Amino acid sequence: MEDQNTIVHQTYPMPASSTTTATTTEQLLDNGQGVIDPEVYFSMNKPPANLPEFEEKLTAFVDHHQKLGNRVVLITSGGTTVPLENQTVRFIDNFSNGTRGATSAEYFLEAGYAVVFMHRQFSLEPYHRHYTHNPTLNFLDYLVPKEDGSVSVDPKYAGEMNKILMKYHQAKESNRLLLLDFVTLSDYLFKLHSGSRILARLQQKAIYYLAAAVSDFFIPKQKLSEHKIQSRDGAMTLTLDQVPKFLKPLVSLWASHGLIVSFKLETDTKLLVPKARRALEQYGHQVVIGNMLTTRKQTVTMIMKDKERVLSLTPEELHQGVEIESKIIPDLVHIHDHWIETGFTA
Ligand code: PAZ
Repeated sequence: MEDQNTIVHQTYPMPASSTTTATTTEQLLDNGQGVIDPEVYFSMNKPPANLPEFEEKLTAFVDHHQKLGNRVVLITSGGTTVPLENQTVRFIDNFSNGTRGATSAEYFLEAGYAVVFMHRQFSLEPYHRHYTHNPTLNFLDYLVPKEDGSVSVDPKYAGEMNKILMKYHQAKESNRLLLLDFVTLSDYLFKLHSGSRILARLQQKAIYYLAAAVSDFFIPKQKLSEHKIQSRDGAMTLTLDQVPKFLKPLVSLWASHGLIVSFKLETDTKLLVPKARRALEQYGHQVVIGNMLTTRKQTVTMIMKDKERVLSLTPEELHQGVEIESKIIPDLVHIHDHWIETGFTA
């Protein structure tokens, strides 16, 4: 670390396979665009310790569903952390708690899909979400202690809980829900890279539904302070690098036959559709779902190469607690049907 807690560095060590000892940032940048190439990123960073376990579970799940001829969706959900120190005390995070991903997983299961739910650790999970992240009621408030030492569900909530529990058990017993987690941006990138290649054997039967809020900026490992950044030197200045553009190789190399659905989040309405269209042109995938930060639970725009449509909840539906994902998923299933039949989006 420099005296002023300023993280500004000029060189990276080379990957282990390299013959030289160091190289400049510019040499590692992708076509002069100022962004590190994903393959360079993977060669310069250590994979997460639980990657072999992740791969083993996912391979078994995909094999099982491939034999049954089932469709599988890989959902990414929640935010990634960006550590500020190697022995991490502090990190940068974002707002996402995984509502979109966890809710979508339930509707995909209802539509008959097997779901790989790759989520930020401790963020919302399908079915559990109804009880773990309720702002007005904590988990123990659903339960009643009995004199015989047992516990029952408060009758007020039992009917609804029974319905959710039935669906949850159905998903578990039919082995159609696999929960895998990540925490850091690096975890996420390694697992997406490896996971999408495992799913690739399903070809068109796989959907990649990328709802996670992935950081656009990070501090490369080589630039990280090893120990906790000290406050004695006063203000801290951070310089963050751009995250490798992983959607490009995902579309063209890792998962080239699957239906790839990315999300675009904006806060300025004017930017939403143009930026979503730019992403489609740049990466060549099939669908971008555009959403605004403040209205993301009520309205989304489905954007495809030569068409787009808005899906919204009416005020009445909102009042009744209808979820926008109950419209997004059937729409995507329709697109996926068409994709499997024709190789085009509907
Ligand atoms: O997790 P959540 O339900 O609160 O938010 C969902 C979301 C807005 C993160 C998602 O719909 C999304 O847009 N993800 C991609 C964000 C982006 O990187 O643009």
